[in-house]
Amino acid sequence: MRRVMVSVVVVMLASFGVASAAPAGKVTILCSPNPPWCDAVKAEFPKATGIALEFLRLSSGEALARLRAERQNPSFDVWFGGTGDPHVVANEDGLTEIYRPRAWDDLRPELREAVAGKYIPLYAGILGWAINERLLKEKGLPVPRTWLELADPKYKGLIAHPNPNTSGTGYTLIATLVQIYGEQEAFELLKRIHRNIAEYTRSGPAPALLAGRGEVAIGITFVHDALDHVLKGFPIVYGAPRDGTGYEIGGLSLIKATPNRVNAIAFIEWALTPAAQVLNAERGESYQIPSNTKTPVPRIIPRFQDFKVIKYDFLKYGRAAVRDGLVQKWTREISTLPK
Ligand code: S7P
Repeated sequence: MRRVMVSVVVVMLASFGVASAAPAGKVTILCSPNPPWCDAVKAEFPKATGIALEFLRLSSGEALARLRAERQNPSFDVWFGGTGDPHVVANEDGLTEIYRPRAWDDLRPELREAVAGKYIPLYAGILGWAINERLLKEKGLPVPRTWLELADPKYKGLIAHPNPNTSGTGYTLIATLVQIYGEQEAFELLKRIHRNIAEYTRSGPAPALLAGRGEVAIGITFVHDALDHVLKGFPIVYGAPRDGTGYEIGGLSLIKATPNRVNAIAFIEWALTPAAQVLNAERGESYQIPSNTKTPVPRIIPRFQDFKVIKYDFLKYGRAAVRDGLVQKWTREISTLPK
């Protein structure tokens, strides 16, 4: 009789949703930073909240294409990381929803202002390059100082650059050159740089690895991705051109059509805590500047004041028509040219 009573109480509690005090279910993340950071998030978020986490890692351009393809029936609840322009596009396309997290006022004001609330800033990082000085020395070549110098035929076959169709870093490069030189001059420059390209990579950090292995001498990448390879012992240094460079404001976005809103918001709130934001440098092999002003910034992380960083227009270069137009133009007019 007693056993029957206990079973009845358990069934009643379960049907009222109080059988377990811990939050239930899972959250599914579209994760665009380095895979080790996604792994660290997968390990730590359930410990902090009791909610399981699954993720798929896709580069920023691929992630945007996936969200567009799944517009009616999204597989993901949150898009975590990735360069900012495609987060702006996703918002403009109605794929993501503006959500104001509890930590909003703690986020760096310059990042909040630059993206005007189109998405939540998660981190920032500067575009630059990874240089294999040893290889340049062997070839008797100087270290380049400007984007213009990358077009010099003496660097033929020595440069890697991410493909803007798949890589947010690749798009950041194109948008940066357009903002510095104007569209016509930037595309003329890209045409000349194209003759020197050894490889267009699928992802943004890959050129740093190619430079580290000595397969190219110059890998265009974010300086924090170059730093990752410096710390792994590859014989490279990082830097950025003296004629100015762009930057990214990595994004965090709530997927609009998710039916799993409560857990999605729980993830967003957690991702902005200092405890979560230290994971990139501590466990994620990623060295961007965290967005929360309360998160300690390790000294090794490259700072804006050390580079000539342009006033990047995220709202203009995140407009779907502008971004899609520049990527299509690059694909049509540059990628098809002989080298
Ligand atoms: O975590 C490194 C990082 O460079 O990857 C993110 C982004 O997905 C860029 O990679 P893709 O160019 O492959 O899209 C950056 O936001 C981040 O800083």
